[in-house]
Amino acid sequence: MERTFVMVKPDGVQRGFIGEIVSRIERKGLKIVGMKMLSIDEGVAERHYAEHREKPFFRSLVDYITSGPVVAMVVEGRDAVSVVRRLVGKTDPAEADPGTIRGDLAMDIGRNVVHASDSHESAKREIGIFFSRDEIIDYRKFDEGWVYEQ
Ligand code: IDP
Ligand code: MG
Repeated sequence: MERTFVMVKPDGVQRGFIGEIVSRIERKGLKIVGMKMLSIDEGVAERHYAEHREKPFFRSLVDYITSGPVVAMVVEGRDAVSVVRRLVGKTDPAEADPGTIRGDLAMDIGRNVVHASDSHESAKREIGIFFSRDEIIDYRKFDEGWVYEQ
């Protein structure tokens, strides 16, 4: 099993999509093993988006992600990183396929409602920024035998 980091961004929270996004993750058969609402400060935003430091949109990205509360999650499942990226859809919601979260719920690349880690390494790094060890819960979910053949 693999873990990935998912976040409902400030626009997702403000537009009332916490439940919608959590629900899509649950319905897929993924397991939520950590979840909290928080406000991201500038330092954490800069760390989280460090790979984009030199990009022209970096400042507006930091402003966006610190503009209101977010809901952060650790999500577990087989190939969770790539499965969740496909649920989320392309970065630009205008190009994201219908049926994906961004394809269904957003219009603008600077307001794309959700974040998901893009690799196993990013997931480890991002989970480490937002969650301490005791905030991630190891538990058995009763439906696992129905979600996975083995
Ligand atoms: P991702 O969120 O799909 O992984 P990244 O390329 O990692 O996309 O970019 C991080 C975030 O930065 C995007 O989700 C989006 O909010 C923002 N972003 C990316 N490219 C642009 C852009 O060209 N203009 C404005 N914001 C952008
Ligand atoms: Mg990214």
